[in-house]
Amino acid sequence: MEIELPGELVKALRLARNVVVLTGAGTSAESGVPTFREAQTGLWSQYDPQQLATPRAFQRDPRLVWEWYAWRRSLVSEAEPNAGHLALARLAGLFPNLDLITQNVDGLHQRAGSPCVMELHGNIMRTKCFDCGVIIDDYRDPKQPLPRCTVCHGLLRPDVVWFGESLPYEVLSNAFAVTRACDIFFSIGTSSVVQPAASLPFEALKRGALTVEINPVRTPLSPYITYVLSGTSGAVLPDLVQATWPT
Ligand code: BV8
Ligand code: ZN
Repeated sequence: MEIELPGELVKALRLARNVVVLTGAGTSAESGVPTFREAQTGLWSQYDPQQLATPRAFQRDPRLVWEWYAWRRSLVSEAEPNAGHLALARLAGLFPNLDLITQNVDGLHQRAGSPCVMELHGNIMRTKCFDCGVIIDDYRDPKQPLPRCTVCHGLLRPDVVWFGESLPYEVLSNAFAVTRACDIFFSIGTSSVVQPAASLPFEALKRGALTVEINPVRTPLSPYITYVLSGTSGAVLPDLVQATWPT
């Protein structure tokens, strides 16, 4: 056991009915998928993801942006869900209601077996048309030549939400609705700076939900959180499952 859970947290977890989990890139770090803000490796270290993940960057240099996403897609396809993802999938069968909201675009929660995942920022493995928005299952190497829409001949792009773009309306309103009805809210592996996702924990706090943060370091959210568990999601989550539902 890496971490000693406070007794009253264990008790609250056993009594909880509606639980919401918000995850960020930190939950995929132990699967080898770099988080959004740590320095990128190799060729990409000279680029700031926030500058590349924008419609303007794509309009300015679609090939550069496609090369970045092709690199990230290769990392994601080689990645395996880690112990934290697997523990979250197990929690779906242990809490009466668990809603999993993710900022991640890597699909690792689904591959770990989490039954329903709300992807706030889309999915890097899905492709859509930049112009007409139609989803196109097109996985050819996007670098030669740049893939085009079979409907309107516009450029295809990864179906992720870029900075300055609005999040999928249904998913976002559902995320706020379940957060406003939860007893316990977990914020796991997120720097809690990207909006509107970063407002979700405050909705839970307004509701009087018990809040838990799992992160190796403190974040701007930490001062508001009831239980700040300092550690990696891959270590803390399995311990939390074991401490609450000992086998
Ligand atoms: C919108 C998809 C408007 C793409 C992503 C000024 C103030 C407030 C807001 C803004 C502002 N200026 C602009 C904005 C809005 C902007 C924003 O919030 N900017 C921030 C940065 C200031 N938001 C937007 O643009 C959003 N859209 O607002 O639209 C609008 C409204 C109406 C109509 C039209 C438009 C869109 C935001 C979505 C952007 N897309 N991803 C892609 O992936 O390529 S966001 C991107 O950041 C990823 O999805 C990532 O998940 C997300 C958040 O980052 P984190 O997940 O937190 O990852 P990060 O690396 O930051 O942190 C990792 C954490 O894990 C760290 O804390 C670390 O300690 C921890 N960790 C590390 N290892 C582990 C770990 N934890 C646990 N275990 C470990 N092992
Ligand atoms: Zn099109």
